[in-house]
Amino acid sequence: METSVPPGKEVLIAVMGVTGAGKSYFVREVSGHQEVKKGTSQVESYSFQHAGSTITLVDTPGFNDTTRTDTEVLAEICQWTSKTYKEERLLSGIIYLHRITDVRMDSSAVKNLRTFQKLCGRSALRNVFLTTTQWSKVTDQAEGEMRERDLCGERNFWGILLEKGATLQRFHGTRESGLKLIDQLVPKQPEALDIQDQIVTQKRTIIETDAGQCINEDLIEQEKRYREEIESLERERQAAVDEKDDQMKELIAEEQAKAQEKLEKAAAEKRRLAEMHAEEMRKRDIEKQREEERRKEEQREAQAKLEKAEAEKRRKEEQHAEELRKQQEREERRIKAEQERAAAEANRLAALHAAQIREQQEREARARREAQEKAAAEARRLEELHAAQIREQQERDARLRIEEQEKAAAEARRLEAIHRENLERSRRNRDRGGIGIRIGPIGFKIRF
Ligand SMILES: Nc1nc2c(ncn2[C@@H]2O[C@H](COP(=O)(O)OP(=O)(O)OP(=O)(O)O)[C@@H](O)[C@H]2O)c(=O)[nH]1
Ligand SMILES: [Mg+2]
Repeated sequence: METSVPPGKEVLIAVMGVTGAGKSYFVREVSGHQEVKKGTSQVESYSFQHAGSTITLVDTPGFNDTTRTDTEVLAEICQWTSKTYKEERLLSGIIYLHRITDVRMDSSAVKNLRTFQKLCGRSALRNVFLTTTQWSKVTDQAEGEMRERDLCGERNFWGILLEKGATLQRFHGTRESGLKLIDQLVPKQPEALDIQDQIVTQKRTIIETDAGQCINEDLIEQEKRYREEIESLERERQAAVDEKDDQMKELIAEEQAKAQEKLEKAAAEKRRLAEMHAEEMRKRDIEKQREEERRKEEQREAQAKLEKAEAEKRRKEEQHAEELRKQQEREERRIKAEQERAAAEANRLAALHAAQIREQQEREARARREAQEKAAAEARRLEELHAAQIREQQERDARLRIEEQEKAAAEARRLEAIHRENLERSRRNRDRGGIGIRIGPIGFKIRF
């Protein structure tokens, strides 16, 4: 799957292939880092900026080197791939170089490619460029193209890898040609190599990885082959001894010595691989032990944390319960105080009410008394008034009577006066002749 690369992002590309294929040459030409050396013994990274991305080219030591065993080369590659895998720096591509000048696919090239395939794994093959190089050294272009076709047609060589997703490319020895390859790899989805997963995730030793197995099987096969060669040479040497052919005997002895040397070299490498395995196992056991101790320590810490958390929880619960209890007490006290206040208020209101009733009753009684007194006073007043009226009436009557009596008396006196006057007159009249007189409206006869 191809993705767009954010600007400034690192694009990691490994350059692999047999020794002398031109890996360091490619890295130097394309990255511009002139310090890249020939005869690479360690994995080295060289970064440069290109089209907004940081391109990191990784120069690797090649298998089948005369100065280093394949085991050492694989160990070196494992160390680098494990480190970058742990750093989550995955390869966006692998440029696998092969000299187009190589006339034939020798066993070391086939072996190297098989180890590479095991190291890489199926999914990373999508990002692999099987790249022929050193085309400038090809005199006959047609012959070079034919060799390229042979490389691709051979199932034991590139054929199977191309079938599984790898791509055929050419490097023409220039920076421009190299950058064209890089431009095609930049957008690719980075993939983990099988060896990264096997070493880091599955915690296998190098010999337990597919690539390690491949090297180990090859060493076993080499040992067997050299032993058989030595045995065969020994038979030939015996025949030469029997035939008393000293020259042949010497020649065979030389061949035997060479085969013996190769056998010892293969055996030594096998032992080295076994030692490395033992060493890795020891490290793995120590790591496991450390891991176990770390796990136990973590468990202890987790347990301590848990206990602390539980203690804290209990403390908080107790604190909460205490607070609740206090709150409850406060509430009870408040309710009690409230009740007491309410009772006091009820008493006060009852007392107030009783006082009001009493006051009311007193007021009413007072009002009644006052009303009675008022009524009595009124009655007395009326009685007195009545009596006064009666008295007044009586007095008036008496006065009237008196007045009448006085009047009557006055009348009587007047009449008497009149009478006396009349009498006087009569007497005088008698004295002169005397007669009865009528005085006023009321005629009465005065007798004498
Ligand atoms: N002209 C030409 N020479 C090349 C090319 N590639 C490699 N060479 C030469 O081939 C020789 C070996 O190349 P290196 O780049 O050292 O090979 P390598 O793959 O790094 O080898 P190791 O580090 O031993 O694995 C050097 O002398 C390079 O100059 C190429 O594309 N063109
Ligand atoms: Mg090199």
